[in-house]
Amino acid sequence: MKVFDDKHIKNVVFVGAHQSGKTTLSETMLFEAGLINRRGTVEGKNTVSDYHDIEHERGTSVFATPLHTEWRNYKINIIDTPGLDDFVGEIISSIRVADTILTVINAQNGVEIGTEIIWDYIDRYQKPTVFVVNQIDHLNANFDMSFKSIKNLVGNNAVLIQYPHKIDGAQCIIDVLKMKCYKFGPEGGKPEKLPIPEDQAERANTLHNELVEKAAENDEALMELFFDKGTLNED
Ligand SMILES: Nc1nc2c(ncn2[C@@H]2O[C@H](COP(=O)(O)OP(=O)(O)OP(=O)(O)O)[C@@H](O)[C@H]2O)c(=O)[nH]1
Ligand SMILES: [Mg+2]
Repeated sequence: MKVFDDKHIKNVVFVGAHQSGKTTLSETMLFEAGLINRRGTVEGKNTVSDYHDIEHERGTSVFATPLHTEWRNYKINIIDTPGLDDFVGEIISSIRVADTILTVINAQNGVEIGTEIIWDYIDRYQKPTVFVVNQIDHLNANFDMSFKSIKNLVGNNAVLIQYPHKIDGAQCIIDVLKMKCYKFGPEGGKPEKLPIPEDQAERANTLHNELVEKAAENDEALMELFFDKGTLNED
């Protein structure tokens, strides 16, 4: 078994309101990373994460489950937590050991009461957080409303790194960190990497500058570099 030193182990903790899609997202990540060759579903009671009988009976996560993948010589531990606050002990203890929190938001609802309860713990332990707006395929999904509700929750420090966009009906993601457009096929899988479409260039540039300024604002060394070079690179 490969041994990693503690600098090369990162704990990423998935949190979010009940049924926001944490377990499904973690299953998809294991599948895309090639760790499993068949993607299970919560309904099918065959996900890697929800394996206890009680989780199958209830159709919901009850325990925080550690999963893992590898990325560029790092071992990434993914901890999939339950969303119901009956099991808040599992959520709090996972937040305590997190290097990064990934908060899943259901795009149909935006920030929910459950998200607010969990945010109080994230804030208490001062953990860096990425929000993922999930379930974007539903008819009443609303990405802009979801992002606004995140800003209401955490304040103006929230900045966009990616946003969804459709090209000829195909689901794409505009990445304003890498300044690229990722176009997905109907079955998902590896996306096609494209330049940012012309009609999105202005929005993407504005968001890219906002992201760079926010990164500089939060770190003195980066601030100096920013004033020196006028921008920051992806690293
Ligand atoms: N349409 C659609 N359904 C999704 C998506 N992600 C999850 N679901 C469905 O949403 C329901 C909840 O998904 P889970 O992955 O169990 O959500 P969870 O956040 O782990 O739920 P708890 O652990 O119970 O809090 C299931 O019926 C999933 O099939 C998505 O992106 N699109
Ligand atoms: Mg779950």
